[in-house]
Amino acid sequence: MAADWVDLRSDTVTKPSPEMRRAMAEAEVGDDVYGEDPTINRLEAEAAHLLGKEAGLFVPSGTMANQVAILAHTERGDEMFIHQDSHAYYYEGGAAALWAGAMLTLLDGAEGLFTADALRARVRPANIHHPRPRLVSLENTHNRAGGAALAPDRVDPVMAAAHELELSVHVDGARLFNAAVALGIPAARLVRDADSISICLSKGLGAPVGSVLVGSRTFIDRARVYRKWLGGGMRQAGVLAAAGLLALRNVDRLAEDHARAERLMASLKGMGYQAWGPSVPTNMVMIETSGPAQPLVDKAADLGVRIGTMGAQRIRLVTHLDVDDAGIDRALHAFEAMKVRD
Ligand code: TLP
Repeated sequence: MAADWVDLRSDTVTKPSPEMRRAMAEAEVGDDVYGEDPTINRLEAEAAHLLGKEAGLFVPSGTMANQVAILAHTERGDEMFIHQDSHAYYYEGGAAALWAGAMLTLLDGAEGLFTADALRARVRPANIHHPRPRLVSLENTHNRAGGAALAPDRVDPVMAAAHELELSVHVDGARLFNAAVALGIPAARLVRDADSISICLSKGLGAPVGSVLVGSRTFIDRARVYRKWLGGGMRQAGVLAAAGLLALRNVDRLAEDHARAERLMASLKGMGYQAWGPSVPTNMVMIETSGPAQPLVDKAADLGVRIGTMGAQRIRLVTHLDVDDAGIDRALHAFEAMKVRD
């Protein structure tokens, strides 16, 4: 039966499928703090293999994956370079300052990415007056840049510059597979030169919970200690990893979400909305509103369409596993009805 609403607030809202729930119920489990959960071990190995790295670490959330990575790359007072619109700076409650004691230096640049030259210009030489420059954090796809997929010709030079400057590189790849599918490039290639990557299973891939941090064996051994510090040592969490393993099979179908987002954007533009996406779009559409965005969000909710804001005058729509063509039609009808009010 078709739902009488559609939820476009985020791709985090997907519900586990019956098949996923069955796999969770039947998962083989053990105590992961002893390294004995076979399903978690399989998920960690599979994620690492997919991204061309040695080892993986299962964590409950994308936020914890990023924060454990920052802890494992830095010491207190170290400097981390990050785009000012990145999730690890903008949406993680200042956690990098709280846990790692990292000093965040913010950079700007198109579509959520700064250039290699901009990075070089900000990294100061070793000197008693300066923090120790240590880490660059990138994000692909870039959420606040409208889900921008960042191609290697843009990302590789930044990673190369970071390494020349003896900085490590972390990639927040909460939606890395969206980038890979949109660009038609294997995910492992996108992060070939990264030292660590976090991927989320609970976004477009449809798992109810879970992220994996991957990197070298030494890095992951260190990260495992920090996960423990943050209370993330989970016991028989193979029930969650089982969902994650199935989620990894949903990579190719992300193309359907992208196609629906494209249709949504084209139709919204056709209606006269200021809808936009990045140069390589994925599963998001942004709309600039002429006044405050919230009244439009409330009105859409009344019409059975859940959407969210990403700024006082910006709306974000996200397609995902639980949005079908009828859901897009429903959203478009609502926007048609709201047109006169914006
Ligand atoms: N993003 C959420 C909100 O927090 C904004 C969303 O709805 O998009 N990295 C990126 C790039 C993300 O977009 C998110 C979640 C995270 C990390 C954090 O993941 P969780 O929510 O699992 O901690």
